[in-house]
Amino acid sequence: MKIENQSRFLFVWLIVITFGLVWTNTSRSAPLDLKTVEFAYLFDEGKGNVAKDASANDRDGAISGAKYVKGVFGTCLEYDGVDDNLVATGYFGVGGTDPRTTVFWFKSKDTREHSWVKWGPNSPGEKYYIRAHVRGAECNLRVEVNGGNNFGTDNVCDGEWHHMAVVFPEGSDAVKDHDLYVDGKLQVKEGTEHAMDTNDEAQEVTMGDFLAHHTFMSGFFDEVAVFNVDLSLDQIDVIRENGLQAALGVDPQGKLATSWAMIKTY
Ligand SMILES: [Ca+2]
Ligand SMILES: [Ca+2]
Repeated sequence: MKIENQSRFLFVWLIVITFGLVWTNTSRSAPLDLKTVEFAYLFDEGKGNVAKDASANDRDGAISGAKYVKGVFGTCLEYDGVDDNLVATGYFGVGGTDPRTTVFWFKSKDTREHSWVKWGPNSPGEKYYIRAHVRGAECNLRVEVNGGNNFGTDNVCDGEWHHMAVVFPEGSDAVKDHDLYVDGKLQVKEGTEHAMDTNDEAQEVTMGDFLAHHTFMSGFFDEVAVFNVDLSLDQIDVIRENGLQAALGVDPQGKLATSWAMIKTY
């Protein structure tokens, strides 16, 4: 092989390797499809009683009582634990056994059955409640229907911010099919199995109010969103590390700027 041919050979290999690395990085970034966002509240308004929906669906939320304070990203809502609430007006959640993902940040020192994100009526299989499970002086992330539940073991009522994600994967049909993540860590699945058939006509998505049982949320709540797909852990990590605004590619006014997210790869 002549010197010239060897150089050409090396040059071609450099190109192949370079493009290979770029391709690997791109495929790892797992961009979020904004069409999959049912609603997203950043709570960065800082004042007023309207939580602006950052999705394309215009599902603004009605805040009652909760106050704006410093959050994980920008400002968040502080709930008094007595009667503060937030309702996604006119939106009744994801139904049946359709895949879904709910994400939010929460901080509290108060051990109680915090009502985080809930919809559906209180009847077997039909309700869909994400709330705190009390375990002694600690509390855990929990999702339940009427008659079944699924909860983890990491304490989320220790006075620190925690990111929570509740994923119901495509093709699932029962409550213990959910994958629960606290700060990006998959939780064990404790609880009682029950078939899922979420009602999406009877109860607007509610964040704070105890609804059928449990107690009002007490503490700090930031960056809540519901997706109509099962997000991967990579996608959840992007949201947790970059914030919803960056992960979804929304502009500071809270409207979606692009159809695909521009996100940091890591
Ligand atoms: Ca109040
Ligand atoms: Ca915020």
